[in-house]
Order: sequence, then structure tokens, then C-alpha cells
Amino acid sequence: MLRFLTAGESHGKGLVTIIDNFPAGVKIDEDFINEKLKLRQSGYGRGARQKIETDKIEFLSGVRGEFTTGSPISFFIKNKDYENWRDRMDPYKSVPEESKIHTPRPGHADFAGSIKFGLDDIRNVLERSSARETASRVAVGAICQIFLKNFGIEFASAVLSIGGVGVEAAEKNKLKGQELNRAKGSEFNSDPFAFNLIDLFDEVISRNIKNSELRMPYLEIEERTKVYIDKMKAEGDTVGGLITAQIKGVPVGLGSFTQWDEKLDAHIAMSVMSIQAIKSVEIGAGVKSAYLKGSECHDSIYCSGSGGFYRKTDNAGGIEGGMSNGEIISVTCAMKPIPTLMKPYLDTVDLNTCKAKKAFLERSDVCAVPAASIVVESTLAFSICYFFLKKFGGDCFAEIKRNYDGYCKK
Ligand code: EPS
Repeated sequence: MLRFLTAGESHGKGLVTIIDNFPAGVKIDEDFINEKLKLRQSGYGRGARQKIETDKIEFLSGVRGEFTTGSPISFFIKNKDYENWRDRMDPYKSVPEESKIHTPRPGHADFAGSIKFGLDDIRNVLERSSARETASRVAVGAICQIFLKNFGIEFASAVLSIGGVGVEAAEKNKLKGQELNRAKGSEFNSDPFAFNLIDLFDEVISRNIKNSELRMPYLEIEERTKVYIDKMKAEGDTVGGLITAQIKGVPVGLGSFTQWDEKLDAHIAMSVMSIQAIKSVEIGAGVKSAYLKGSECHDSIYCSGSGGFYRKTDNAGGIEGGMSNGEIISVTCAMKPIPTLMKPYLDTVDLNTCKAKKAFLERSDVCAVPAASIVVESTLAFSICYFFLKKFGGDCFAEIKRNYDGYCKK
């Protein structure tokens, strides 16, 4: 069973990750991983911290001569900012009373985390709950993507809207350019909230996402969104948004209908929901399915001339009965605004004295939605890799390839 563990604090020495049960014989492209790490650091609205860091993977084990060996893969990602935090993050030096934090930020892990672990300094919670940890997860996802690319499985992600900006323009665009939509002819397609049906693999759309500082599929809404982010920054506030991700080339039958925890959509929901600040996960038409009739919602099945099967619509988001059905897997999720604000808007209390306080102010990102879209793509890559290895098994690449080819030939 493929699994991974991460460790590390936001201002500690760095992040350590172990991936277990990854097959041998997979050629590792370090540039691809570092490119994904760089993408995760970018995006309009990121804070000063990203100017300090240049995330790069340093393999400690499990990769030799460019190929995985089958042993646990471990790697390190350095926190350059540690130099500025040495004193406060030292494993041996005691923490002076005046530098301890006792006022939890509403919306953060601070409150429940410090009560749960009996901690008298909220820094012990915030350091680990920080989204800095997502650098590890992006590297894990990139390694999974490298493996899955060998089987024609590709991933894409985009930001649909930030703080509500983008929704209206996306709708306008969709109405004037139906050809950009994958699911042509579907009644659901004309719905303004059918964002999940934007084809992220379309040449124009994917070029737009690549050229956009916000990773948005429609460049004309980018300027308007940036103005909004600037306004939030000036107000000392933060903003969230909607993210979508798609996976192409997944064979029929990953996941299972036989047990609750074998379902691909259940695993995907857990993966995506585990990302810091994510508050919802939808697959395919998602919430909208509740408003459709059965005859509108379900994707009719057709035979292609070559002996395969296809659908004209994809409201199921590529998953039926907990299994991939061969169509594009599409996931949409909502990210809440980051809870660390630059102005004292939120009320809180001192956990020691119970006195009313304002939430503490700290350097943060105004908007990290573009970065989170890369994290979403990465966690999906782990989920797909997990089920791919379950189905096609094997300890080395050649064995897995034989199993895959045998299944696909059937
Ligand atoms: C974060 C706060 C900011 C972010 C950080 C997550 O860091 P700092 O407190 O050092 O300014 O930049 O994210 C990262 C460091 C990262 O690499 O994504 C938080 O409070 O969660």
C-alpha cells in the first residue's frame, strides 16, 4: 500500500518526507518536481515569505542513478527562513514567556490544537499546521505524476474565482464560447455554475492558465481579480476562492464499489479536504446534481467504433460507484480566506486569562488560491497513484506495465 508521511515546521530547519511502497525502476525527473515546487510558491497575492524561499527537493534515499530502487523514498526541502528563526525554533533553548502566543486566530488550528495538546504557546500549533507543509505534498504528487505519465495519465488545475471575482466573467465566456466546453450539448452545460465542465486540457485554456499569475483560465478576468486582491491587501484582509482540477487518461476500474474505504471518490475527498483551508470538495456536477433530474444528470453510454466506450457528458466527474469510468475525473473545491490577517478585525480571547483580545497580526499571504490549486493537483496524483498501484500491483515498473497492458488489452 502506497503511503507517505511528512514532518517539519514552517520556520524549522525544513520539511522531511517519506514515501513508502513506491515501485522500483521509475525514472525520476528532478526538474519536473522542482518546477511544481516553484509553481506552488508563485501566484499573485503571495506574501514576503516566498521571496525568502526557493524550494528544491533533496533526495535522501530511495533514488539512485535517476531511478527509484523500491526502498522508502525520503527527501528534504530546506526552509531558508530558519536562519531568521534560529533562536525561537531552537530544539534546546527554552522559550521566553514574552514571545509565547496565547491568543488563537479564529479559523486557524490554534484554538483546538493548543487545548488538545495542552500547549501554553500557540506557536507549537501554528508552526506545524502552516501551509508550508504543502511543499512536501507537492513533491509527493510530482513523483506520483512522473510515474503515472508513463501510462498516459495527466493532471491539470486552475483557479475559477477569487473572492467571488471571476464567476460572472467565466459565465460570460462560457456562453459565448461553448466550444471551450468539454461536455457539449448538455443542458447542464448552459448553467452558470457548471465550472467543472471547462476543459483544462484544451490548448487555449491550458496556455491561459500557464500565462496567468492567478492560474485562471480566462485572462480577461485576471486584471479585475488582481485589483480585488490589491484592495484586500490594502485593507489588511485575506481572500479565498474556487479551484478546479482534472485528470485525463485514468483507466476504467480504479477504486471499488465493494467497501466504503475502497472508493476512489471517498479517497479523493479525503485527500483534497486534508489540504489547509479547503472547505468543500465536489466531484463532477457535485452540489448541482441535487437540482437535476435523473434523466439530465446521468451520462449516457455509447460505443466507439474502436471497441471502446464514451459519454457525451461528464456530470459524474469520471467516477461512478466509487470507480473511475474512463472519462475525465473532475474535482472542484473551495478554499476559505487565510485566517492570519494584517489588521485586528477578529475577536478572540487570551487562553490563559480569558480576557477579550484581538487576533494577533502576522505576516501572511493575502491570497494563496493559485498555490493551493497546485496542491490540489498533487494530492489527486497521490490518490490516483494509490489506486493504480492497488489495481496493477507489482514491485517494479516492468511488472506493473505488464499488468496494465494485459488489463487494457482485454
Ligand atoms: C503561513 C504563513 C506564511 C506563508 C506560509 C503559510 O508564512 P510566514 O508566516 O513565514 O510568512 O507564506 O506558507 C509557506 C511558508 C509556504 O511555503 O507555503 C501560515 O500561517 O499557514
